[in-house]
Amino acid sequence: MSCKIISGPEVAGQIYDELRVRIDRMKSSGLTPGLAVILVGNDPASQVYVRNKGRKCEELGMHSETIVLPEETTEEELLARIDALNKDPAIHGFLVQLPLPGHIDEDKVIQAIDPAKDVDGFHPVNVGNMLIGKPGFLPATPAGVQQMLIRSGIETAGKHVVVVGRSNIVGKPMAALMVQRGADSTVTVVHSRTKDLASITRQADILIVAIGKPRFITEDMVKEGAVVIDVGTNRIEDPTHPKGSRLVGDVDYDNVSKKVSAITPVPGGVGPMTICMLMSNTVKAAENAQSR
Ligand code: BQF
Repeated sequence: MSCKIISGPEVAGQIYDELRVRIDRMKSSGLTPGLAVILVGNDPASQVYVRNKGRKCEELGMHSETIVLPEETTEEELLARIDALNKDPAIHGFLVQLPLPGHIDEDKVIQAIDPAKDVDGFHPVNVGNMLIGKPGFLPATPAGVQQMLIRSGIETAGKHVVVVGRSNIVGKPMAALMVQRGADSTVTVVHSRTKDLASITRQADILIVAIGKPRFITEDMVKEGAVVIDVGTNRIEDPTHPKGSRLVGDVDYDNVSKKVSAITPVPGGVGPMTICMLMSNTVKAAENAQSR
């Protein structure tokens, strides 16, 4: 089967072209969209993600602030930083990079963010609005997958979408978006406790994988001609690689890509879309602030 490779940077590029128009329009009227990112601690993967976000803001001519706090930061200190950003008129959206150190309550932190500035879409108000299809900020990764499907012309109505993984950040919101009117898919969510998981993934017309296990999905687990979206970003050791490690997805790409009709690579698939949708949410937050 000849397999279409769905490129994240290519789809994101289209969206960035649209965002640049909106950013330039806002800047001409005296408002520069601003994003702040708070990083607590020294997790190397988080440092990379935070850098990616700041760099993209710069590229787009947006204002960005990165606030790096030590591992020992107290919950109280972090909540005080959030309060300051909630009140900062130059910041239209911000996020706290997850995961947080164990002594800080993630839920408490997320709930402290003004929902109007919650560009990660993790605040319960935005989660609730997403679930009932009302305006709000969509979580960036599921929104990025949705845009990849739409802009690659992949029909979703009536299709069986199987979501592998049930996290609050990807699996659950992904399932909610695909079952929404407009997407009109029939959705099954499978996870680590699912019995005979492969018998269900084999029924998927569209398989969306976010389980966080390197090359978990093998060719025997997919239907011939399916569309496979790989949300995994697993760093594995690879002595042949210059850095000693490299990024692999949750899908055994080399073998699965021989059997399916379309697939997203890792790197260069969903990851760049995640950053793109964060930028899109920030532009939207700034537009909302302007018209308020
Ligand atoms: C690419 C993330 C797990 C947990 C928390 C481009 C990113 C990744 C890959 C990126 C991710 C993953 C981000 C590629 C942000 C996506 O070229 O393949 C960009 O920066 N991501 C995050 O902020 O938090 C995470 C994954």
